[in-house]
Amino acid sequence: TQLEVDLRRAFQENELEMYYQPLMEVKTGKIKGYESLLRWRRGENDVLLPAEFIEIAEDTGLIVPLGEWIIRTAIAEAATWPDHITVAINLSPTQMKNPSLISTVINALATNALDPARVEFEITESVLLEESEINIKTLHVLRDLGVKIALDDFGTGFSSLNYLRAFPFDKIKIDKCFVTELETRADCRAIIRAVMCLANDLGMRTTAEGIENQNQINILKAQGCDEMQGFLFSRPISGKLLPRKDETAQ
Ligand code: G
Ligand code: G
Ligand code: MN
Ligand code: NA
Repeated sequence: TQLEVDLRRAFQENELEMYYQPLMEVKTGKIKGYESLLRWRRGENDVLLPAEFIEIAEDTGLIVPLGEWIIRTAIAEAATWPDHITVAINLSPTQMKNPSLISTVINALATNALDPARVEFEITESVLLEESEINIKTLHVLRDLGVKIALDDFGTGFSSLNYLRAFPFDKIKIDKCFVTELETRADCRAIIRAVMCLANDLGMRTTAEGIENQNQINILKAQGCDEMQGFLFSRPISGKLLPRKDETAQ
C-alpha cells in the first residue's frame, strides 16, 4: 500500500522520532523515568501517531528493523539522562518473536554502558496470547539481562488473570480507559482498586496511565498507586527537550 511505501521511506530518511513521556513516582512526586513513544514527523506541523501506522509496520515486518532502531535510540537517549532515570520501551508481538531481539538489547546496553536496571520493556497481553511458550522464554531471557518487564494496557483486550501467572511482571500498567472514567464510575474505581490489591500481593508495581486531572491523582494516591503517567504531568515530548546528565550534575 501507499502507506507502507511512505513509511519505509520515512524510516530510511529519518522522519521517525522517539518522544518521551514522564512516569511520575507517587511517593516522591518526582520523575522516575520516561516511556519512549514513536512519532512520524511529516513536515513541520504534521506529526503522525503510532495508531496511524504501527499496524502496517507490524503486518509488513517493518516493525523488526524499526523496533531495533527504537531500542537502540531509546537506550542511547537514556544513557544521556541523569543516572536514576529509567526508560520504558514498547515491544510488539512480532518483535518478541524475532530471534535477534536479545542481541539487539545486549548490544545497545553495552554500546551505551547503560545499567540494564534502567530499562523496562512494555508488552501487551497479545504477546502472551500468541506463541506464548516462546514469548515467555524470551521474557525470562530479557529479565535475566537485568531489565524490567511491564504488562501494558492492562484490563483491555483479552485480559485474563491467568496472564499474571504466566510471567512474574515487575509492573502492571492500568489502561487509561479506567482512569478516564474513575471519577464518574464506581465500577472503574472498583476495578482499579482490585488490580492494585492484586499487583501488591503479587509483588508487582502499578502505573496508572492517562492522568488528566488532580482529582484522578487524589483517588489513585488513596488507592496506593506507585506511578502515574498522563497529559496532566506532560504530553510525550521530543528527546531533545529532556535534561542531560551533565546539566543536572552542575
Ligand atoms: O504514543 P501513543 O500513545 O499514541 O501510542 C499508542 C500506542 O502505540 C502505544 O500504546 C503502543 O502500543 C504503540 N507504540 C508507541 N510507540 C511504540 C514503539 O516505540 N514501539 C512499539 N512496538 N509500539 C509503540
Ligand atoms: O503504550 P501505550 O499504548 O499505553 O501508549 C500510551 C499512549 O497513551 C500514548 O499514545 C500516549 O500519547 C497516550 N497518553 C499518555 N497520557 C495520556 C493522557 O493523559 N490522556 C490521553 N488521552 N492519552 C494519553
Ligand atoms: Mn506503553
Ligand atoms: Na498503555
